[in-house]
Amino acid sequence: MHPTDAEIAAYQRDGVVVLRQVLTPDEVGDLRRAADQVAAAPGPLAVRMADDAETGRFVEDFRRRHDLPALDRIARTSGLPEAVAALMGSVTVRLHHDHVLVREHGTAQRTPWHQDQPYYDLDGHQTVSCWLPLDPVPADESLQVVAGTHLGPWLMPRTFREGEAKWFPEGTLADLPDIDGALAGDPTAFDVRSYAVEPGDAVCFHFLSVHGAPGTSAERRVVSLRYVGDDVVRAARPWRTSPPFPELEGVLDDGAPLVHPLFPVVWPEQPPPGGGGVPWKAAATP
Ligand SMILES: O=C(O)CCC(=O)C(=O)O
Repeated sequence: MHPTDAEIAAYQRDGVVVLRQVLTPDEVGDLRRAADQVAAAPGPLAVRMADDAETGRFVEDFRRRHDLPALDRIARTSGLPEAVAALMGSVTVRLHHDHVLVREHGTAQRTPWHQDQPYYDLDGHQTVSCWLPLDPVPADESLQVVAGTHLGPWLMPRTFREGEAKWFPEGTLADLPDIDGALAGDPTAFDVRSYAVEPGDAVCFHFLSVHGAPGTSAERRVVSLRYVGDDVVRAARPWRTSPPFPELEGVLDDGAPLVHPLFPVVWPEQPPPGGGGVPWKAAATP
């Protein structure tokens, strides 16, 4: 799957682009089953963003590809790695992590505006998240991305519920502007992109793009896959990142490339373990 020159240019300029029908129906079916398994049995990193029979349930989970082989296989061998290599202009692509978001029966809970990279332990610019809807989502209930914000600056990451600065110390990064307030006064105050999407589509956005999402009126299952390119290195943090990677402590120094089994190279296609020259297409350990 290779994006067009126009799609690559849009990604570089805006930090967001939608790619249509990148996943096959079988891959969508497998990801749906994986999302349902996550919702039925959330893992140790799961967060319940909302849990109310009236206003809806919303669970998020991280790093589940290690126990869900279909999720791991699709993250590595679908058309996504080739597509993101082209979008970020990188020779090599590594899978960084997976993030599953299930709004079970629709939920009023909004995902607040934020950038992803300040929650991580990464420096570098060649990054892409693929937001993969597993149910049809209308534009007014879809991911919202503020075009151009991938060029910076970094903005203060805060906890979604209490708004606490649990990562960078208070005052060290500027706060996000009041995007909703500004948009209420002037709908053109920010260039917000949101797309009506079908299962199989991918909204690709940069780790620094400011994004959020409104509540939904129906079930909305999503898998977000995070990929990094050649220029991304570890930025060691004295705090617990979200998601955390405690396995890297004392193993990957600050500034080190992400050469670690947790972040497998997924592009160019990898030969199967043991050689043989046939592109690797089966589920495997990291
Ligand atoms: O789907 C959502 O509600 C938010 C998604 C998000 O923040 C992400 O994928 O980084």
